[in-house]
Amino acid sequence: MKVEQFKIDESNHQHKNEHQRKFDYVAADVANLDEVLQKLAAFNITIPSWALGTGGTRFGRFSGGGEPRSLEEKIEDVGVIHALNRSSDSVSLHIPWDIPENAASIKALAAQVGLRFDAVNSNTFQDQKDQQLSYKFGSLHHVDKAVRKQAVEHNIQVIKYGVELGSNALSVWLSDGSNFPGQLNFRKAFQNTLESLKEIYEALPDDWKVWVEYKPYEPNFYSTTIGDWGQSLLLANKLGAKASTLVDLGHHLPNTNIEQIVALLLMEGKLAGFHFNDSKYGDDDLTVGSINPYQLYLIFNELVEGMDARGMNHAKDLGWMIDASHNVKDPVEDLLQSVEAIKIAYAQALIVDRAALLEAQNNNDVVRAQEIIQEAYRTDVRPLVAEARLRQGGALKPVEAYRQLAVREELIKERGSKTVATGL
Ligand code: PSV
Ligand code: MN
Ligand code: MN
Repeated sequence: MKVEQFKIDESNHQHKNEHQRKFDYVAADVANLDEVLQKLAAFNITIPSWALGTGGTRFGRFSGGGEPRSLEEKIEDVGVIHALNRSSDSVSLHIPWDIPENAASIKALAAQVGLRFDAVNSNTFQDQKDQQLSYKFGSLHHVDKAVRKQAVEHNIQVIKYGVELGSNALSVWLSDGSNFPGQLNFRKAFQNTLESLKEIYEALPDDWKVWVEYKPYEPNFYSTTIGDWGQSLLLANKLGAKASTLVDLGHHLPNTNIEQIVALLLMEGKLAGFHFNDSKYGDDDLTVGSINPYQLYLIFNELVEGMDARGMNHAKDLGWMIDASHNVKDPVEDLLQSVEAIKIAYAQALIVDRAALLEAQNNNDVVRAQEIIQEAYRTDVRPLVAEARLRQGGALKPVEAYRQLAVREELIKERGSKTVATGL
């Protein structure tokens, strides 16, 4: 299944006048319009291979129909997303859910639809068929050196797959932790994790990075060995320059000030990037921006300010990725919505009057500072995001175009209605 350019153009034609009117209206007030449009066009968000099917919950999974049954079909789906939004030019694989047996042909297939491979993810939170030792009590932190060794070797294998795919980062999320007080010696668990990560770190090629993800709870409910950004940063600092902290928006306790964490990690040069999603209660993995778009904007506000202060390239110098799970929505539609939400937040952050904000901060003018922050947030920047996409050949209204072109119906015809994707 491939979305033809002329079909996107046809769909855009219907919305042309409406778009132009809205764009002219907002553009008139944007001082740095060209810069904003260029930055928006350059900004891409990676699609995780595990989010293309209906993930469901531990209570059940309701197949959505036409879901990808193989890595090739997952790539095809990301190709569809990218054709429509021109903002999802890469895929992140999860090994062994995806095994790129023939990396060269997988890479070529991806390149045909304009995709490359972003960070590869290891998996030591599940036992695989034929696996010798169990991860029931953890992996890199395990009390048994042999289990740790097995987990380290898996990560090194993942790096090898990544090298073949042209990826340059390993993303590590561990479920290691404990369920009950007394189960674990925290210090030893942490030291074991560090020792294991050092071995993995040693195996990184020169131009590679390792991203250390944290999460406060689940599947362990008493302690998690890399439970927060402090623990992740401690590890990253001890490991060295190639290691940094990955922020998954759903991996915080309620009301955590994530934007402040982001600002400080960035200041320290230790922010790896993001797993974007949204949540109401915990690691809900909901559509980005569906619950708290203001928080997302405040995060981008810190990112734009902090990256500019460090002379960083917004599009390239951090990992931008979605981490989501779908239960009731068509995953492709959901991912299109998520990418849109991220770009809206980014666009809002790009139009903040930085000089005025700095002045207000220096004068302790709290009211003025809030006015400036909210002025940008309350600006309807959607036509700017759409214009940037249009100039790249994307759809003015990606979700609408996806429906109009009956992509899901086509996929169901090709793949059947009873498909179940691999992954969480
Ligand atoms: C589990 O919480 C999780 O959602 C983490 O966020 C990982 O990034 C993801 O699974 C894939 O391993
Ligand atoms: Mn994640
Ligand atoms: Mn998660």
